[in-house]
Amino acid sequence: MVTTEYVTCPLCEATCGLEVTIADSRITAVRGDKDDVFSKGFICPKGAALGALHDDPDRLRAPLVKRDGEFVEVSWDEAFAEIDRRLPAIIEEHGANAVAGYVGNPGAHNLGSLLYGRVLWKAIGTQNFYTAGSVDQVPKHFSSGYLFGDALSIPIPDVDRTDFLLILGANPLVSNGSLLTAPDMRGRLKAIRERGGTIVVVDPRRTRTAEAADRHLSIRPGTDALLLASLAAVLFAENLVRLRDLDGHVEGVAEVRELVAPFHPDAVAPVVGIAASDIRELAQELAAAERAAVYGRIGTTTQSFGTLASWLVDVLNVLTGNLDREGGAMFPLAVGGQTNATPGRRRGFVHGRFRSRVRGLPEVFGELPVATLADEIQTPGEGQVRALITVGGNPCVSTPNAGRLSVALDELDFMVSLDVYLNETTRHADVILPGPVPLARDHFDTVFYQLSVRNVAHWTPAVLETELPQEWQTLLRLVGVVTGQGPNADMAALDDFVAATAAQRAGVDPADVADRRGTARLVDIMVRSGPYGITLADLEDAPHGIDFGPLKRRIPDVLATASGKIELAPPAITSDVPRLVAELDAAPTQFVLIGRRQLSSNNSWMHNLAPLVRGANKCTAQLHPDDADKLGLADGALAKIRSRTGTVTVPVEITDTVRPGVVSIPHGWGHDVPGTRGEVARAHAGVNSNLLADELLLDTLSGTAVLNGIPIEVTAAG
Ligand SMILES: Nc1nc2c(c(=O)[nH]1)N[C@H]1C(S)=C(S)[C@@H](COP(=O)(O)OP(=O)(O)OC[C@H]3O[C@@H](n4cnc5c(=O)[nH]c(N)nc54)[C@H](O)[C@@H]3O)O[C@H]1N2
Ligand SMILES: Nc1nc2c(c(=O)[nH]1)N[C@H]1C(S)=C(S)[C@@H](COP(=O)(O)OP(=O)(O)OC[C@H]3O[C@@H](n4cnc5c(=O)[nH]c(N)nc54)[C@H](O)[C@@H]3O)O[C@H]1N2
Ligand code: SF4
Ligand SMILES: [Mo]
Repeated sequence: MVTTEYVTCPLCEATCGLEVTIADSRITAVRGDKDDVFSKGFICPKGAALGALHDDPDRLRAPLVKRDGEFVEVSWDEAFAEIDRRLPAIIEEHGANAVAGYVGNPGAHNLGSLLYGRVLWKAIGTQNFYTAGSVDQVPKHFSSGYLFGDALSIPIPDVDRTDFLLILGANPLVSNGSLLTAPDMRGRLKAIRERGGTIVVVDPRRTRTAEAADRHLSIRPGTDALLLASLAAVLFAENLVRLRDLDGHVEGVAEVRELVAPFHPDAVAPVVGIAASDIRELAQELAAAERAAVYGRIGTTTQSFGTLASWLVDVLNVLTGNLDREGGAMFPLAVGGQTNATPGRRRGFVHGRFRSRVRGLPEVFGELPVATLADEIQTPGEGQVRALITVGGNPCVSTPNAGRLSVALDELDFMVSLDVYLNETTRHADVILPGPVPLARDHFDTVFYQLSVRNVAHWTPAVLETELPQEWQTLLRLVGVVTGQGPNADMAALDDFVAATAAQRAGVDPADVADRRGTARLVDIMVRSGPYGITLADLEDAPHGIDFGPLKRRIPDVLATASGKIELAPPAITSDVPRLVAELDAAPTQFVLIGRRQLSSNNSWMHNLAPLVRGANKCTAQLHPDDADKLGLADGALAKIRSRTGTVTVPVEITDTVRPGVVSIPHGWGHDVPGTRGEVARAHAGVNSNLLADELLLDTLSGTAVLNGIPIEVTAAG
């Protein structure tokens, strides 16, 4: 039988609608859905590879248990019997904090993990909870939390209506956007220029996005906060601050004026590597634009001043009166599940409610920095981590000093991974529990509709059959184990309890959703209590999605700070400004490492799909021609790259798209370690750039790892 299904691609934040042809339970064709209300036919190579993901013979289709060092396939009952034998005993003897959790990026794209993962972590009650957020966007949660009162009140550039877009440390033409859900960014950026608008890109590399912009400013890695502070200083010095409709809704403008005063363009220019005249001109253009937005992404968050840079992005949006304004940076109003949707909820935001045991790093948004996970495993004492549960994460590739973490995982008493592959991380597990891949599970973007350039929603039911239990069921079964109900707890009762709790909190009558179960029931509760008053049935009737329109102004209702205002100079953030002032006099490192996302990659985990690794070796070290000359390195020659934590040997790609002094290696590679299952990935192994990232280098405030701007030495290999 052949059917056509309209689904949302769950692989990245763009949430594209896809038209999928299914014949005899196999995906035979994937196209962009021209009728999707949001993506209108856009698709990228990863979405097109969903069929290959399904068919991948290396993908796990049964649980694995390690016996005498070898993985053997077992039944679900055997896998859970093993977990029940080992996990509760650790909690009983050493307490809840002895069990750590790590949730990776696919967890944010997976309803089961999003909605039932939290039930598991709560049931365990551990403070040792880690996610990929601390190698990603936590600085933005930190700054948004303090500025607007809610860690998920993240202003999104209104790209469809802006006249001036300043992009720092993002390459949406390759990444397809992050903290910016907007399918077809190429089309959206082109439209800005076609209507006479301007795009400026700040990046140490001349990226595809920089090439599609009006101007590229090549910045020294890790210095964005200096540049942004300088732009703010120019706005004040030249009397260009105008709050427009924000007047009366902002506190702390005078403090910010004082704080940014030291960052005169002449002082900043030599450190950031951008001419003082260019800085001044940029500030003037930003102020002059009728509708402008400043947007910073991973190049600005995973660096030493990640939180200050994230804060200053929105300081500029406020000082130019572009925050919460059409064509500026706006707050989405999602169809459900959004914590900032209740007006008058002024709880404010705090971090540091507890600290990590070994390094004393503060919790942010309920999680600890993954850069300290190895410390917690390897340091003996009360509260030492002895067991780990990973859910859709590959920290042995994606987190700093990956080499050390790899050693640490073997020192655990017990490790369980919910994952679809036996890879660099899950090879350390004692039990691997596979889940269904996309299209064999319900999908709904509860996170990304909160970060979207339009208010949209699209429900995707599972359209493929699977031999595997759904991940929400596996997570609930784990809840049964850790709560002492054993490996065969009454799952229906547990699920009813979860749903009843959610319904009560949302003010929904459980009887209204009684005919649904699992993730579908929780989504129904979510949208019924959401601002558009729809039900899941309404979404089921709209296979191409529902468009609730462009973003609307939300101030003051969206503000959840104690004052009910935007708190522009919160001490929790401004306390780090003296460190930024000191940076004006810091001696530059000769070489620093930055990353490089690639169109056909998805962090570390889709390299086993032949259509995505075709062609020349993608895992190269890009180097400027002048540097290559000085080092005596020819194109394609092997370079040895060393940092405090590790060494990799990698072919050089000479290109003037990178700044002198900057080396760019993509993350997510290094698939040649023993004990993994992935033939294609092994044949295209590349090197693990996070062997070089240093777990001691963090954004001071948020504990987020420095993955851009890592000091390195470069020499010709052998
Ligand atoms: N140097 C450097 N390091 C980086 C970055 C960088 O720019 N530079 N970027 C960082 C960023 S932004 C991120 S988000 C992190 C990502 O860090 P991680 O999330 O730890 O890494 P991923 O590569 O996304 O690994 C995803 C894992 O989930 C599994 N998986 C895929 N789909 C599913 C599913 O449906 N269910 C389950 N249970 N498992 C699934 C995959 O097999 C894989 O093991 O990497 C970070 N690391
Ligand atoms: N194809 C593909 N798409 C992806 C992913 C993927 O792995 N592959 N990963 C997904 C994930 S998890 C995320 S979080 C998003 C990330 O989405 P983006 O943030 O758009 O990701 P990148 O392409 O890494 O862009 C970061 C840019 O920052 C630049 N940069 C590095 N250091 C600095 C610096 O100090 N200052 C400035 N101004 N720029 C700097 C880099 O050169 C790079 O161009 O992408 C998502 N989409
Ligand atoms: S851009 Fe993202 S959501 Fe769209 S098809 Fe590609 S991976 Fe899927
Ligand atoms: Mo990410």
